[in-house]
Amino acid sequence: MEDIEFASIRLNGEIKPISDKGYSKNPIADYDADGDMEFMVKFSRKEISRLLEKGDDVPVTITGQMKSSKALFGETRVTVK
Ligand SMILES: [Ca+2]
Repeated sequence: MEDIEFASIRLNGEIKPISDKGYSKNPIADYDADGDMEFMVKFSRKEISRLLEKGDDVPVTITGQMKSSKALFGETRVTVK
């Protein structure tokens, strides 16, 4: 498995993950037992609520780079209250 460059991760191109030691120890575990270790990052709720509009179908993207400098990209939609 390739390593993710933690410092490159951004939510919607703007928000950096929280870099507290307890949140940046990755990969963490294979929670879904599919053989691939999961990588977990957390973001500040305060920063996210400033950035995202309220709604039921709000797009959120995660971008970053692998240590090999390949790009990574993920996208989902969330409810913001
Ligand atoms: Ca897994």
